[in-house]
Amino acid sequence: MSSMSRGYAALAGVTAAAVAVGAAEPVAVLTGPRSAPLIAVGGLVVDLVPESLKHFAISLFGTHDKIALLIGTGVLLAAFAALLGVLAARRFWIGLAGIAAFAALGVVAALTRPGADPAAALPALVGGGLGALTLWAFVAGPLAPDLWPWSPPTPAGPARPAEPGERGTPAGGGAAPEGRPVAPAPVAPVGVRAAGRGEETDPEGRRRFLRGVGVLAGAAAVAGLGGHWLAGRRGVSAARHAVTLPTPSAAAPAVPAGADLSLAQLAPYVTPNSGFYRIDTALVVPQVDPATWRLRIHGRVRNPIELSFADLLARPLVERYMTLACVSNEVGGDLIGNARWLGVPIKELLDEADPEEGADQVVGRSVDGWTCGTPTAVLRDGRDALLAVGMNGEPLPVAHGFPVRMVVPGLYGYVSACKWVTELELTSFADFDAYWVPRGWSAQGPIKTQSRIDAPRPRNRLTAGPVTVAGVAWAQHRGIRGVEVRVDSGPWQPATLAPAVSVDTWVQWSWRWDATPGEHALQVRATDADGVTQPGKRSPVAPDGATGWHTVRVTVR
Ligand SMILES: Nc1nc2c(c(=O)[nH]1)N[C@H]1C(S)=C(S)[C@@H](COP(=O)(O)O)O[C@H]1N2
Ligand SMILES: [Mo]
Repeated sequence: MSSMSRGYAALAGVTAAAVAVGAAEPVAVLTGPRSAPLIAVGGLVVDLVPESLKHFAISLFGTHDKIALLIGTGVLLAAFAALLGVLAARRFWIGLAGIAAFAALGVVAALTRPGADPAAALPALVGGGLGALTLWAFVAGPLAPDLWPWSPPTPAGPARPAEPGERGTPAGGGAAPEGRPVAPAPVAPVGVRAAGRGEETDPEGRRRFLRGVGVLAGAAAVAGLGGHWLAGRRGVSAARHAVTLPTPSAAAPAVPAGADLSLAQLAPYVTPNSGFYRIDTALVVPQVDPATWRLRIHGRVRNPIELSFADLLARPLVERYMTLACVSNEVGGDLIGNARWLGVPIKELLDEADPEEGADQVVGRSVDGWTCGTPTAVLRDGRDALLAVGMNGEPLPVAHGFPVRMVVPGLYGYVSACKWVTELELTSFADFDAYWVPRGWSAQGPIKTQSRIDAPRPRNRLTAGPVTVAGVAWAQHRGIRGVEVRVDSGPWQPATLAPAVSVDTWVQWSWRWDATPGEHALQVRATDADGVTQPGKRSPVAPDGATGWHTVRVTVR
C-alpha cells in the first residue's frame, strides 16, 4: 500500500470512529449520559486504573483530570481507528471485527456502570452499527476510492481492463470486499499500479471519498455536540433553582470578627461555592431529581427508614461551618475548603433506625455506585455530621452532590462526604470495603493536623523589611492550638491565630517577618488542641493523608 493509500485508509477509519461516537450521543440523551460510549469507557477506566496512575493524573491535571482523561481516550480511540482503517483496506473483515470489538467494549462498559439498565447498551450498539456502515462505505462501498490493495486498476490503467464486480459496475457497490482479491491484482508491479491509477486516473473517486469524509465527520460532530447539549438540558439545574431551603432551626454561629484576615494571597475563611474544590469519580455529574430522590437507611438496623427530599426538608435543619478536606491533598495543596452547610443531623436518623450491635460502619452510597465507609460511632458521638442540602446559603451545587450529600467534621472526604447520596447502609468494617479501600487507601480516614503558607507564594520576589506571612491551619474536630513559623530552619516562632467559628473549621494565621535580602525558606507547623504537633516527616497522601511541613522559598531584595 502506498503512503497515500494508507493516509486515505486511516482517514476512513477515523471518520468511521467519529460517526460511531457522534451517533451514540443522541441515543444517550434517551438512555442516560453515562451510557455514551466515551463516558462509559472512561468511567470503567477511572474505576480500573491503579490508584498511583489516578493520583498522577490528579497531580498533573488537577481537577481537570476528567477532561484530560476524556481527551486522552479520544486520542487513543482515533489512533486505533486510523490503524483499523489501514487494516480494513487490506482485509475488510479486520476493520469490521475491530469496530465490533470497540462496540462490545462500549456495551460492556455501559452495562457494568452501577445502576445501568439494559437500554444502556443502545448507544454503543447504534454507534457501532453506523460506524461499521461508514467504514464499509469508504472501504468497499459507494465512497471507496480506487486506492486499496485489492482495487483492480481502472480502465485507464496500463495493466488491464476493468473486471466485472469492480466499483462502478452493477455488482460493485455492494460486493463483499473479501471477494475482490480474485481480481488478478498482482499482475503488475506495485509501483506501476500505484502510478497507474489513483494519482492520475481516479481523481473523481478520491474527491468523492473526501467529500464523504467531510459530510460524515460534520454530521458526527453535529450529532455528538447536539446530543451532548440536549443531554445537558435534561439536567436538574431547573429543579435545583426551584428548591427553597427552609430556615434552619439552629442557625450557624456568626463568623467572629477578624476570622478573615482579608489578605490578597490568603484563602478566604469561607470558600465560595464557585471556588470550592471538586473531587469525585463521576465523569458526568449525576443529575438527581429531588422529586424522585429517596434515602434508604437500611442494613443492620432494627428500624429501616426511607425518606423523600420533602421528608428531609420537613425535619429540623441545622446550619454549621465545616472545613472539608481531601485525603489526596498534598502538603501545601488546595483540595480543601470551608463552607456553611445546612442539613439534617445524621445522628438523629441513625438513632431512629436503631443500628444493631456490631454494625460499626455506615456505608454511604451514591446514585453512581460510589461508596464511603464512616464509623457509626463517629456519626453518633454528637459532632455535627450532616445530611446536607445547602451549601453557603444555596441548594447544593449539582457538582457538590445535589440534592443531598454527607458532611462529617474531622474525617477526610473519601470516608465521609458522599455526594448524591441515596443510601446509608449499616454494616461492619469486617464485612464491607468502601470504594477506595481495595484501591489502597485506609478504611479509617481521620483528618491529620496540617498547615499551609498562602502568603507569600513560592518564588515571590519581596522587598527587605516587614512582610506578612499568612496561611491556614486545620485539625477538624480537634481544633488548632497554635501555629509556628521558621525561616531557614531557624528557631520556631509563634504565629498569631485568627479566631474561628468552631473546632470544625480551619483557622487563619499570620506572622510578621522582618525579611532580609537573600534566598529564604519559610516553613509552618501546627499543633492541635490535644497538644500534638504536626510531624515534619514527609509521607505521601496514600494511604491516609500526607504529612510534612509546608515550605515556601522566596527571594528578598
Ligand atoms: N458520590 C461521590 N461522592 C464523593 C466522592 C466521589 O467520588 N463520589 N468523592 C469524595 C471525596 S474523595 C471528597 S474529598 C469529597 C469532595 O467533595 P467536593 O467535591 O464537594 O469538594 O467528596 C467525596 N464524595
Ligand atoms: Mo478526597
